[in-house]
Amino acid sequence: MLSKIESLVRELKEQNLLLPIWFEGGRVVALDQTRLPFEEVHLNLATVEEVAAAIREMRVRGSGAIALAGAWGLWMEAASGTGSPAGIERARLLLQETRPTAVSLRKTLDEIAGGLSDCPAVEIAETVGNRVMAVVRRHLAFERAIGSSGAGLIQDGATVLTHCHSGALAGAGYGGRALSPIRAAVEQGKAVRVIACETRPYLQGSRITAWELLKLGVPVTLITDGMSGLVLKEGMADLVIVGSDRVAANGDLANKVGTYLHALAARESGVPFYSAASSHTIDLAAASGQEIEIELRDPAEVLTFQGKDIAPPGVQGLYPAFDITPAALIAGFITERGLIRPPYRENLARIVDG
Ligand code: RUB
Repeated sequence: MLSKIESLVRELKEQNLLLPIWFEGGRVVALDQTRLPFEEVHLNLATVEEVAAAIREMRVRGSGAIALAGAWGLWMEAASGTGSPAGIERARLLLQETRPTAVSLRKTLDEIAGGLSDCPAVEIAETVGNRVMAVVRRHLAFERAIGSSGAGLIQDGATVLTHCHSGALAGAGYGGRALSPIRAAVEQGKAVRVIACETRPYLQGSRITAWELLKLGVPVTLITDGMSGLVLKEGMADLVIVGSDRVAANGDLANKVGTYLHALAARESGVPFYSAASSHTIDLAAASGQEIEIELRDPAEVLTFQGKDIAPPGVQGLYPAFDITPAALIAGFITERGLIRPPYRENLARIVDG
């Protein structure tokens, strides 16, 4: 099994991808996204605890990448001499509790760890390894398919506004969700410009989206989050494309906090607002956005900037990491199964159920 995993990783490295995470030399290797864009530092994670900490600390982030971190973490556990069903279950729980909002992490862990108590001990590593490889290949195939589904929405010469970072490093390495249609449109020869919202407090937009787009040769203009209202009203963007941490059955979207305000401004300005999603990120168990748990992070992350206080002592901070954009503000979901338009309840269920 190890040689199959090694050959998959070699195959991934030979493609034109930006890989957020993989397995090599008995370790989970991850690009530390907190150090971008000025330093490209790789972490060698030797235990499931270290993988869980890397997710919690935002070193590996984005709904697809954290799902893959969970997958490689389970493989590392299964491949260790002690990879028993109980050990894998403990690892699953530890990884799952790291970030509650993005649903792909939970679905991926469940898929890989499911039913292992019925599996003969000698087959556990093989079974987990095969499942992990299937997940990695599927994530990548979905990103390319999301690219093909969404490229048609982007005209030659268009400007796309995006929020946070929903690109290769937030996914499996092609373009994640929101940047896959942009990458595919550019590969079709279209001239595309991007306006990236900086995304306080972790600056995923300025540090990672801008860095990744420059690598792809896509011109990118940075704005602070509060500027999108003016930018959209003045017609400076032709469409908005964001990612999706979780989509409820009715089409309500949980995404990086700030997304909702961009969607309101887009509606008010007559600019179409799309979310790039996949069947991984659609959660039919959540009837509406109200049922999606919003991760509350440490207020210190808002009260400080790169380790320095930005508010007087005594001020309280609040950091809900995601918000809910109501389905009514969303023109469509760009998925691996095509563009999904309303009515969402029927049309999203159709692509999840096959
Ligand atoms: C996840 C994140 C944003 C993306 C979702 O947040 O990157 O919400 O817009 O995109 P975090 P994707 O940075 O807190 O992990 O669908 O690619 O995850």
